[in-house]
Amino acid sequence: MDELKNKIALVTGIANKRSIAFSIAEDFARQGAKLVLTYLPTGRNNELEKMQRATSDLEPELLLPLDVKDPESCGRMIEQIRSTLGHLDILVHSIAMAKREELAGRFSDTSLDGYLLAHEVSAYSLISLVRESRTLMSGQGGSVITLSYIGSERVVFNYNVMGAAKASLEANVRYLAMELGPENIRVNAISAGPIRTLSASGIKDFLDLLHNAKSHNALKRNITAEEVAHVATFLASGASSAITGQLIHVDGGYNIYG
Ligand code: 0WD
Repeated sequence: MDELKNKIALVTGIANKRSIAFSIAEDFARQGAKLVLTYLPTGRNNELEKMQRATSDLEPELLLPLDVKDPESCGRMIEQIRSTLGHLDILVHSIAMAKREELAGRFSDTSLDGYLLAHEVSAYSLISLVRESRTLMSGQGGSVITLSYIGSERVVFNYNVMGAAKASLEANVRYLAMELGPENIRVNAISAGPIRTLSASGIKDFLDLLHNAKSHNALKRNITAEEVAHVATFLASGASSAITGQLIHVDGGYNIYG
């Protein structure tokens, strides 16, 4: 129960309780980690209060706004962590975004601004978050974990521009792992099977994707956010101290098929 005792974990990408990041934060808290959580400031009514309500059981040390499209927002968040908690052990990047209309139809119709937006938010943001937080990790080492999907490796209908962004994200993991290894900062990605969340609902025919995953994976069932969270806890803990630069599939064996 104390795999992450006294570790400080920054978990990004909680939109609501169904978010994969929420399950990861829950598991980290169960294992004794102190949490810093972020939410996307959209300017809609009472969003801070809503997020406070959604995350209150997790008892975060800090709940901070973060928009990865705004470099100042990223810098402000890191400064608040530095001044309040002093350092960071774990960074979870669970952020992705694409225009809804580009998660359907023909890939060749992807617009340049849609392509850039998907890559900026879903792939480049890992680089900028790592750059900002590495000084908070240096000294005692750290673990960076991001979330990917098999649409980076294979064609998944309607995943389109997000497939290209996830391929970029996975390459980022390898380059960052090689650069940060000497500082004992490990960087890994989890390639999760499909899970019903807010982001997933933006992908056309997502229910077919869920059904297909279940019928073609080895376990013959869909995976849960909790199962992804357990692997994130492993990657955040000392039990995975020699693992870096990897893409770990948590998909019931879907990736071995066909
Ligand atoms: O089937 C799935 N749900 C899978 C998700 C399978 C495999 C991988 N993933 C990945 C996603 O691609 C993503 O990288 O897991 C990660 C988390 O996704 P999720 O938990 O499925 O989705 P969601 O609950 O929507 O969280 C993603 C969050 C955003 O939520 P909304 O729905 O508000 O866009 O990413 C955050 C935001 O909280 N986000 C941002 N955070 C900071 N700055 C930004 C931004 N500009 N844009 C989105």
